[in-house]
Amino acid sequence: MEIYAGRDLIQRYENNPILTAGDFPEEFHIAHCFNSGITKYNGKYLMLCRLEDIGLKPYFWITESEDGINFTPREKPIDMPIDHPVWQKYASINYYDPRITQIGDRYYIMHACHSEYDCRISLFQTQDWEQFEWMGFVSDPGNRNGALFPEKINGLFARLDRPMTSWDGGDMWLSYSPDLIHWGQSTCVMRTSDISWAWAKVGAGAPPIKTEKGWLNIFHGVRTQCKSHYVYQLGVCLHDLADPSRIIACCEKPILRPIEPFELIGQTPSVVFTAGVIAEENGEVKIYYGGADTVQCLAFSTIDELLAMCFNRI
Ligand code: M1P
Repeated sequence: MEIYAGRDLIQRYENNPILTAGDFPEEFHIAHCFNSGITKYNGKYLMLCRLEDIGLKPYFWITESEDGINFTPREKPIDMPIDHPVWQKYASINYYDPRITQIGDRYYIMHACHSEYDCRISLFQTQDWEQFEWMGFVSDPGNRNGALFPEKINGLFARLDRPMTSWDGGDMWLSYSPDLIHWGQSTCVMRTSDISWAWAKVGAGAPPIKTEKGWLNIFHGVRTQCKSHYVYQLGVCLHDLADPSRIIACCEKPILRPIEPFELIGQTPSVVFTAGVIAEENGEVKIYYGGADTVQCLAFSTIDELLAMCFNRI
């Protein structure tokens, strides 16, 4: 019997979840693995996992894979700049949702950091996935979901982000930077009122994918259900290549809804959330997403299908 009617527009991997707390060394007492960033490095898939232990201590932990499905964790998490006074002050509660963007031979990790001063966006860079340079905080308080574009646009670095423009809510914005540190020229590119199924929040998911038709953006959209809890879904839209502040097409429907048990039940019920996708050379798109803030999952689509969704042809 099919309990949840209605097919989602992207295809879940049949053996989800692909990574769970139990895949990490027991002595770390990991409880959750979700919303991880993804890239390719030296011919392998490299996932930077967002982990929390049973006391909710955060970790970023590298796992690697030959096929993008079966991932093996390294021995220990990456070292964070815990002795740096600025990090101590502004990352005192949590760091999370790493999004990886490769520009040239450098990989940038843009992620959220939480402290008593609210949330800020922080940035690391690495060339070899062994040594990491912390570049500092790259937003004021009250901003998160920073997703860096994979190339400069009109001579400037560009990112999508989600400033807290309403109480606990927010719209999707675009900002530019000459040096990845100082950001400005900010414009609102998508409002919650633009998306019929997401009236609480809309924000970037994975770093945008360049296509001939525009920048594909798999974003998160959030609604409140019975005023009591949030439901996180994924959507897809297309930004103009030369001026990504212009959304030129947008799927009217969510492309992934939380309907599987591991998306409905966990530390945060009813959440699917992505921080990373891989666009393969053959047109396949692997969409890595967290289920219920607890497990790491995978879904598939193609560039052509995602574009058709944007133009509401699927
Ligand atoms: O619990 C759902 C999500 O909550 C946060 O998202 P937002 O930025 O919308 O507040 C993040 O912690 C995200 O990781 C999480 O999935």
